[in-house]
Formats: sequence, C-alpha cells, structure tokens
Amino acid sequence: MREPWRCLLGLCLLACSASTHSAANPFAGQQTPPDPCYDDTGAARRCIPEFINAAFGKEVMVSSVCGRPPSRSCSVVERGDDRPSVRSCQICDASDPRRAHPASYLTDLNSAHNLTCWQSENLNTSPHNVTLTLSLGKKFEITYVSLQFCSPRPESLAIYKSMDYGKTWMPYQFYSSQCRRIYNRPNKATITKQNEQEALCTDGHTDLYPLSGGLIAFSTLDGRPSGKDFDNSPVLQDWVTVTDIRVVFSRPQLPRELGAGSNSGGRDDDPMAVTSTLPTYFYAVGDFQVGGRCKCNGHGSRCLKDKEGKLVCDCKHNTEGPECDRCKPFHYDRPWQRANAREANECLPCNCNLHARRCRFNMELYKLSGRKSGGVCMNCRHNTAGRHCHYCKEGFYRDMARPITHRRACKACDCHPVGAAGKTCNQTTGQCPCKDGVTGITCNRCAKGYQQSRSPVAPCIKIPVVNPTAVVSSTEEPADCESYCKPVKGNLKINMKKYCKKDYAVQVNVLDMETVGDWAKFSVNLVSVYKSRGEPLKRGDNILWVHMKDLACKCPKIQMSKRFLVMGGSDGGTGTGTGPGVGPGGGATSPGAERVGLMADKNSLVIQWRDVWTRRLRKFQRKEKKGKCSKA
Ligand SMILES: [Ca+2]
Repeated sequence: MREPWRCLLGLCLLACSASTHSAANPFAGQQTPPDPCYDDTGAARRCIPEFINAAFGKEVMVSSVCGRPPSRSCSVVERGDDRPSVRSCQICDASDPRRAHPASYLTDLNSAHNLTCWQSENLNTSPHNVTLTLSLGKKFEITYVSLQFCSPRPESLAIYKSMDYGKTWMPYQFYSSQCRRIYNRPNKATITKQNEQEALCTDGHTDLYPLSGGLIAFSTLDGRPSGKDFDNSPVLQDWVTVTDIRVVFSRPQLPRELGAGSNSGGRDDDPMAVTSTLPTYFYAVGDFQVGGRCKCNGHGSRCLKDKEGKLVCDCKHNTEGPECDRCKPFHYDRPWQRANAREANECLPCNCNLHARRCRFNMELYKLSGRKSGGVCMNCRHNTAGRHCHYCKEGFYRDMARPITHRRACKACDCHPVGAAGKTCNQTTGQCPCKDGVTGITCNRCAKGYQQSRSPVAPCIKIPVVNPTAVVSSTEEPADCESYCKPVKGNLKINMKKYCKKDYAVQVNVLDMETVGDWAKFSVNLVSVYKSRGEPLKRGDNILWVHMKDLACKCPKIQMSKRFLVMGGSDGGTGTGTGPGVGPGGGATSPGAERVGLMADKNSLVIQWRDVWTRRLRKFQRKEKKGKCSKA
C-alpha cells in the first residue's frame, strides 16, 4: 500500500509547485489575497488556477455497477508476512447503503481508514468493456490520471480524452501486458519531438500484485521531450487539455489463484474473440483522480461557476471566454496570446483617443508596426478620423487649445459656401481655401483692393484703378486747356440771355461716376427742372455725360456729392439726349445713340448750386412763357 502513495506524491511534485489544495478544502477561497494576475506595480503577469484533483466530487458515468439485483462476489485477500491469502466474499446490494458500491465512491473523499469503492457487476465474458466516463465540464490542463483499485488491476486498460465535451475522443494511454496484440501498439515506444501527441502503450502497472490497492497512474507529460519547455510547446499544451476522460477496462487479470468460477480458467488465446467464457470477475476502484488546473491560458487565477452553474475562468488581462481564450471587445491592438513565465501577453486596448467604442485587429498594420499595434478604431466620433481617431475628419480642423482626446478637439471649418474654393480647411490652422480676391479664415470677405460682385464664381473682383475723384479733380490738365475752353471758361454768371439760348436748365445732385471709353458717365439726381426743350425732363435719377477731355480741362468742373446748376444745349452744347441720336456734339465726339441722358461740355454752364437762384430761374421761366426769349 505504501508504493502507490509515494507514486502519487511524486506525480504531484512533478505537476505542481503549488500545494495540492483540493476543492474539498472548505476554507479555500475565503481569503482575498492580492490579485496574483498583477504584480506590486500593477503590471500584468501570468497567473494560473491552483492545482486540484479535478475529478473530486464529480459524477462518473459507469457502464456497470453491482447490486441490482444484489449479488455475491468473492476476492482473494493478501495478508502479508507469508501468511496464506484468504478468499473473502461479500454481498453487493445497491438498495442497502452499507453494501452498495455506487459510482460516486470513485470521486468521494479518499480516506485510508474508510476506503469506499465502486464495483462493477460480476462478469464472465470477454471482451466486455467496462467504462468510466468523467466530464470536467470545462477545459483543464491535466498532469495525471490515476486509479486506485480495490480489485486486482485490469490486464488491459485504455485511457481516452476528449477536448470537445465528449463529441470526439482520442487515445491518451494504454496499459497491457500484450500491447501489440490488444491495442496494436508497440510496448514502451520512444517518444520524440515528432510524436509527442501520440498515445503510448506500456506493460507497466499491469502486474497482478497487489491484489488490492494497486495503482494505475498516467503522467501526461512524463517522457515527452518538450515537457521541459512546456510554455513554448503548443503541441503539448494541446496534449494536456481535456474536457472529459474515459477509462476503458478491456481485459481482467485471470490468474489461476483468482479462479473463482467452476469454468476452466486461463487466458483466452484470442482475446478479441467474439465471446469467451471466463471465470467470474469484477472491477472495483476506490479512487479516480485527475490532477490538473482549470485551463485559463495564464490569464486567470481561479475558476468560478457562472450564472448557469457552468465552470468558467475568472479572466484578467483584458481577456474573456471560458478559458480566457480571446481578447475582450475593444482590446484588439495585438493578437490574443497565452501568458507565459516571461510575458503576460495581456490583451491591449485599441488607442482611439476616447472617440470610438469599437475597434478591430489588422494583421498587416500589426506587422508594419513591428508587431506592436494592429488595432483599427471603428466609427470614430466627435468629427475625428483615422485608425486611432487621431485627426479631424474632412470639413473639420484641430483646435490646438484642446487635447486630441477632448470631445471638441475638432472644430468645423465652416468654409463660406461662396467665398471658399472647397469645404476642407487646413488641419491645424483652420484656413479654408479661398477664391481669388477673397480672404478671412472662412473666406467670408473680399481682400484689400477687391470689391464684392454678384458672381458666385468670382465673388470678389478687383476695384478698377480709375479713381473718379482723381479724374474730377485731376491736376494734370491738358496743355491746350486755355485755348480749348475759351471763351466760356470763367463766365459763371447767369442771365435771361443765357437762359434763353440753352436747351435745358436743371439742378442736379452728382452721385457717382464711371468711365465709359472717352466719356465720364455721372449718375445724377435731377432735383429741379427749369427748362427742357424737346422731350420734357423728369425729376429723379438721370445720367450726365461729359467728355473726358472737357472734364480734364475743368470745363465743366464737376465734383462728387455736390449740387450744380447745369444749363446746356443748342449753342454749341448738346441737347437733352433723352432720345437716340440726339444732337451733334459741340467740339467733342458725340457720345452716340447709346448714351441716353443729359450731356454737358465746355460750352455748357455748370455752376455749383446756390439756393438764391431758385427765384431767379423761376422768373426766367415765367418770362420765357410770355415770349421774352423770342424777343431777345
Ligand atoms: Ca472512494
């Protein structure tokens, strides 16, 4: 009995440096020590759940159990000290707790003082597989599987594992005194790095003795070369991962000493024969252990039951999933990786400057960054754009007074719909692209030397170089002005004689001026009309044309925003040009038909208005009506 325990202890030492707290410890988990997944500085480090007997307390599905109906089974008991073995018989009765041997005895608290054993029915045929199936309900990384027998150990036994909750099974280990014959495998094959994930067969652990208390213990990593470098061996990490374990007892020991039945004993020459009758036998196991750790890939230090009662890892390092086997949402800056002794390999959040809630991983970008960062932010908010939401989207610019993480780090360009050539402004200054002659951050006004136009294509146009006041008050008089203007120049008096000679006499207010060819075109307001030969003149807006040469010689002299008495027409002057082709020009080129309005020249009388003239001009008006002009 001493040997198996030493063996188990050895397995444990191999498997774990941690103490073998089993889930049976009622005080486990009561203390709340610092989180082992982080060091003193808060940096992530590998953390693993404690080493446990994962089978403890779990239900084992068995294909056979004694006691229904009650049956009598006999075994040979060794007494040691050269005393002869004795044959002992017992009744198995499933309905009597004192005589029952249920499957629950496989995984109950194992006590040397009170060994509880599951026991199969009495069997007498072979092959007659008896199976034990244990579901762990979650992935575990296991170090050993052990069975402590109450009956003699089977002559051939197979262990299978499942990684998908029992959907598929694969061989894990075989025990047989005839490996090749029973399992078609070589005995004690050597394991190389190439076949580390292969089940082996051994004839060890198949001795008849001890007749009771014998142990079968399978150490999952024993003899596998990469076991020493487990962190870097995905193959072995996979090898030790299980969700379910199945043990199949294929053949019993049938030594003559055990021959209990009356039939002829001995081994069948062909163990795989359809059926052969054997002496009555049974299997009995007192303890079924699966030593290992809840699989959390180094990102969790414990496993807990979730709301549905399912065992799951308590994941840290920004991981999630039953085995902490993926990164939490928004933590996709690098690929998920298992933690190892040197690197915690925690999942890292994407850097989105607080502008996105979702991101995805891009392998190309990750490789380009030297395997540092591969996260790409999705749906950047607050008018940001880019893989890290780190710049402003089109139509917005960076407000440098705020950090990029600020909700209002990006301001609208607000480019003027007419003044700007586009909607995209400079990312740092906010300057919109302005059309020619337009200025301002948003292109909302005309530049110096430009004036607004009605054209959306060219909203600001160059102000003409000709300055009206400069023309009117030009000091650059032509040299011949003296002779050109005579004799009228200087004669600023008005009398009945002059009044009679002219075609029109009006008071005008000069508003504006522009040049059209050789002509100055004055916008005027007719304040009063004292005379108009031909078509009657109306008060209000009108045009006064003066040839540039006349204007340059100041005959007449006209100033902006001032009122003048203008008398012109017949005697050398032009008439009231209200109709096309009116009157020939007097000493100047006729403005032509297109120049509608009044005309004044060197022969016209243009004098700054004086209010006293109102009465005098009314008097001339009355006299003319009485026919005084024709007399003169
Ligand atoms: Ca037990």
